[in-house]
Amino acid sequence: MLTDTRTGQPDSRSSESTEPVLSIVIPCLNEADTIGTCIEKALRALATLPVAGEIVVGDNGSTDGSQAICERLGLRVVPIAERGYGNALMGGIAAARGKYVIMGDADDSYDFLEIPKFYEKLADGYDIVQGCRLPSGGGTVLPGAMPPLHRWIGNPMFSMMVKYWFHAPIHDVYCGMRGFTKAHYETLNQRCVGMEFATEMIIKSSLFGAKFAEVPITLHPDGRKAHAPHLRTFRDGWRTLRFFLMYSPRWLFLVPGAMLGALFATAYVLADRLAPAGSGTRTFAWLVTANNGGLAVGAAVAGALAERSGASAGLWFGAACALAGVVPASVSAVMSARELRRTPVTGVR
Ligand SMILES: Nc1nc2c(ncn2[C@@H]2O[C@H](COP(=O)(O)OP(=O)(O)OP(=O)(O)O)[C@@H](O)[C@H]2O)c(=O)[nH]1
Ligand SMILES: [Mg+2]
Repeated sequence: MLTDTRTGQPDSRSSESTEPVLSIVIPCLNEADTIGTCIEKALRALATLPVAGEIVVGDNGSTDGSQAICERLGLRVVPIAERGYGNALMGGIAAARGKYVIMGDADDSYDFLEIPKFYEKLADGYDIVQGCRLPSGGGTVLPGAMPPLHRWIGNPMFSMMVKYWFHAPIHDVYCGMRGFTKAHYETLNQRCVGMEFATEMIIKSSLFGAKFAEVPITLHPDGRKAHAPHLRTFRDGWRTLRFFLMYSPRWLFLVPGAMLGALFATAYVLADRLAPAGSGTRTFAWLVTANNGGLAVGAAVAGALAERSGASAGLWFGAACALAGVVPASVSAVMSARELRRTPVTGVR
C-alpha cells in the first residue's frame, strides 16, 4: 500500500501513480495483539517523510487473524509458506518496491516512530543502517524488554564477535530494526531462513565493504499477550555460531588447527623423550602424534589459505590437509621403521 505522506493515510491514488521510495517490511507470525499498533506507528512515521512510502507485511501463515488486521488497514500482505524469520523477510523484501527498505518486528518491541532516523541515513547514502538497542552503541533497553541471557551474554558476545572477526562497525548484531538500500540487499544473496538472517546480513555487508551507519534506538517490552517470543535461545544461538564459523576459516581452521598442531608437536617431543627407545609405545605415540599433528597443521594452513582464496577455499583445504597429513605421517613411519631395525621391539607397553 502507498501512503499519503502528508496525512499518513492510505493513498487513494493507484499504486502505479506514485512509486514508493521507502518500503517498510514487517515479518509476521501470529501477531494480532501488536501488528495494528506497529502499522499505525509506521504510517505516522511515513507521514513525516518527504517521500512516498509503502508497508509490506511478510506473513508466515498466521492463524490468529493478523492478515485481516493488515488488510483492514489497507496493507499489502505477502503470504510466505515456508516458516522462519528469514523466509518471512526474504519474501517481504522481494515484494518491496522502494529504493530503500526498513524492516522491523511485528511485536511492537521496536518503536516504528523511529523510522525517520533510519531514512535520513539512507538518504545520506549509507548502504546499511543498523539499529542499536545496547548502551555500548548509545541505545536503550527498557526494563523487561530483553531476557537477561540475551541482554548480558548472547547479544554482547555475538556483537563483539562480528566486530572482531568480521570488522563490522556496529554494536548490536541481532537488532532486527534496520534499513538498507534494495540494491545493496540484492548483492548479498541472503540464504539463512531463520533468525541467523539478521547476522548473515551484517557479516556479508561487512565482508562486501558496505557503507555502514548505526542508529541508537530504544527497545520496549513487546506487546504480545497471546504467546511467547518465537526466538529459541539455544537453538538460534547455536545456528548463529555455526554460521559465524562457516564464514570464518580463521576461527574454524586456522586458530584451532594451530593450537592442536602445537599440542601434538609437544606430545611428539614428550613421546620421544619419555617412552623407552625401541618400544612399541614410542612408535605408537609417534604415529598418533605425527598424524594428528599433521592434520591439525593441515587445517591451520588450509584456514590461512582459505581466508585469502575465498571461493576456491574447498580446493585449498583438501590439498593442504592431504599434504600436511601425509607428509608427517610418512616421515614418522620411516623413522619408526629405522628405529625398529636398530632396536627390535620387545613388546608393546
Ligand atoms: N522466529 C520467527 N519469527 C517469525 C517467523 N515468521 C515471522 N516472524 C516474525 O519475526 C519477528 C521476530 O520474531 P520475535 O519472536 O519477535 O523474536 P524475538 O524473540 O522478539 O527476538 P528479538 O526481537 O531479536 O528479541 C516477529 O515479528 C515475528 O512475528 C518465524 O517463522 N519465526
Ligand atoms: Mg521481537
